[in-house]
Amino acid sequence: MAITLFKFGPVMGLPDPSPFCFRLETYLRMAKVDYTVSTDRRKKAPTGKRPFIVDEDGKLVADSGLIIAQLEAKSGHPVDGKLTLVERAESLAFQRLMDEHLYWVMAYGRWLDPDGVRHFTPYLKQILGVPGPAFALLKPIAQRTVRKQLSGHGIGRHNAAVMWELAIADVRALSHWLGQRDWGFGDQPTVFDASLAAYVGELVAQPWGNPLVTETRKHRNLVNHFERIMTRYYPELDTIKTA
Ligand SMILES: N[C@@H](CCC(=O)N[C@@H](CS)C(=O)NCC(=O)O)C(=O)O
Repeated sequence: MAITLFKFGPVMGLPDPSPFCFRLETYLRMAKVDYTVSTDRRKKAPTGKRPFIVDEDGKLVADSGLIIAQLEAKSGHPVDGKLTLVERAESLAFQRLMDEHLYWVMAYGRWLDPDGVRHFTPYLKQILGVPGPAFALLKPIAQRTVRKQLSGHGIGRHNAAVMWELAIADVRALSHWLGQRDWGFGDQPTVFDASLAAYVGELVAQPWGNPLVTETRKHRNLVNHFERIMTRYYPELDTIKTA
């Protein structure tokens, strides 16, 4: 039986608006895992977050990193198996940088930055698929949650200019580290590449700008890396050309 991937669904030429869902789906394709997709919003993980999967045994597993670790272990580490311990450490550290820091400024850019909210709202409507009046109620509740999360993290206690600068430093670090290599480690893409492409993609494929997006678009090595992943793993998607 194939596993079922629960995600939000494709928008903006991307497989998903969530970098966590995007990373996991890319991993599934890298590892050639047999899967089907569900965007059914009624089904929930105990964490309340997406992505989650229902595995071959009917067991629900949440969290992109935990799902990838489980699938890697089950099938002999087809994607990250060749990494040395030092490479694994670097891969993890950069993924944490993206998930625990860069992600929050990206979230600010979509949910709270006034220009971002204006642009993101139609996509959000499409993702949630709820009727107009329900959406009008849901949106401010979701925004309040994101504001609280950003404040709890601490990054949201800075003004927008500082937040953009903090995230721009992340993007520069990723770009300098990748340099002119095609992939993060060796001659084949790994989970690090699935993660990097997900974050860069979420920024450069969105059809509106902000200081973080403008900076990311300047780093051609990151944009090329994202396009390499899209060409290899998402031939069906007509991703907005960023060149
Ligand atoms: N650590 C989790 C994070 C997942 C996550 O934060 N998903 C967000 C979307 S980007 C979500 O489902 N948010 C809904 C909510 O917080 O209620 C993972 O790697 O899967």
